[in-house]
Amino acid sequence: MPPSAMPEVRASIVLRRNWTGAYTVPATGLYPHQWSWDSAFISIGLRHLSPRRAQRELDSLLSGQWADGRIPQIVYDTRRDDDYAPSAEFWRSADQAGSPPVPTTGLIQPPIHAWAVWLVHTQDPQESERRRFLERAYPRLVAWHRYLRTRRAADTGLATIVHPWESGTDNSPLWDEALAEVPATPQSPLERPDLRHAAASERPSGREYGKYFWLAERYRDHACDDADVDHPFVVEDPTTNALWARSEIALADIAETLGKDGAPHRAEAGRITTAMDMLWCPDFGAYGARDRRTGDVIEKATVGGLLPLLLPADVLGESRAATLVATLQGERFLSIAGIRPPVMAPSYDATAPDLDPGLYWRGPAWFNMTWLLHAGLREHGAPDVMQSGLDEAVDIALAEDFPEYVNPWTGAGHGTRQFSWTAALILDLLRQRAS
Ligand code: 2M8
Repeated sequence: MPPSAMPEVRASIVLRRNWTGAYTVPATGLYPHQWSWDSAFISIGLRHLSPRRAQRELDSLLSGQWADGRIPQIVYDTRRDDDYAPSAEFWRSADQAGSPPVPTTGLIQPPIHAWAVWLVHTQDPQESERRRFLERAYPRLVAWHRYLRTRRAADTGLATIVHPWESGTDNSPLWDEALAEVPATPQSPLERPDLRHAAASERPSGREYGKYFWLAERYRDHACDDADVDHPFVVEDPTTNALWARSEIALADIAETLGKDGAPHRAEAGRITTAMDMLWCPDFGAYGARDRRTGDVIEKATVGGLLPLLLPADVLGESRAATLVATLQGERFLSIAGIRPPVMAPSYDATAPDLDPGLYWRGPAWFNMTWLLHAGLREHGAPDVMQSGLDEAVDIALAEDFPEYVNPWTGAGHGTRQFSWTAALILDLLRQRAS
């Protein structure tokens, strides 16, 4: 298909190609299973093509929910078990108490699901009602948020991640210090099928992968039990907590649509947002992360640290929102002194000496983060801050065949191509532009 073909048609072809009949894989080669937050982003685009297919995407993910409420990072397609590591065979989820009938990982990903369910519902409320979509999803989403609160948030009230994969921003510089003491020597062989589909220079290193496998083994071998006090990586992540708070607001909307009380969910969003104050870094005007084991705040500016912009002013506070908008517009993200401003916000502080604009979550721009920032700017009445960049982002996505991520300055594509959330979120942005 020539690059000039209708953008929406091209995005929908990617989503059709990656659709399995029940859900959409992030990419047919590199990521051949169902991923948790990918499916949520994908459903946000799919709802424009078929609200029913978008519901199916989310229903399918929710069928992998554990008895304790967790929604797993990956629901495996065992026919493709040799094509991604760690595999279903590595996790052996059937051996864990409370695991679902389908094979999954024991880890989680950022909780954007309730918001995605709400957006899919609002696209066609009658179709949603006919199929009782909210009735089915609501108790599962409540159980998911209860898991975060009771198993992950404990004393500080902020949800922790127990593995970098749980953040969705796998090799972000935010995790470097917390990972420093984690051994890079897993027992299982370190397989890298990912390197068949993406250049090694664009993926986490062998040493990082050693640590990822070691941590995953440790979590698996401790029964995926969040009460393990000696787990060596326990971190409060701004992306996870901002999306949790935003999803509580969506849960309130869902509850009220079902004739239930939304107030407890709104109160919970407020509580999480207040707790996030512990992560605030006044030196650069954004949220950092916090190592729960040492109590130290990890003061690095990343795109995830801007995501509380998704929370309305009456929850976040007007001055905090204004500071975040200024930080986004400033030298660390959108107006770097002396060089052409980036098209999309880099995933990591552009003034940091270790930024790498082509290396996965250590600098490149991602379409899901761009979509989230745009939603945050709209929430605070500042949609124009990124408007010209957004138009260019659409052009880049098309020119580069829906890349996984891009160099924010040159627009060069990286990672895999025909990547589902890029196609889905470009589709959503095009519809927003048209409406
Ligand atoms: C990337 O993460 C997976 C592990 O979950 C990997 O690198 O193998 C991340 O970009 C993550 O955010 C995303 O959900 C996943 C699938 O697209 O790929």
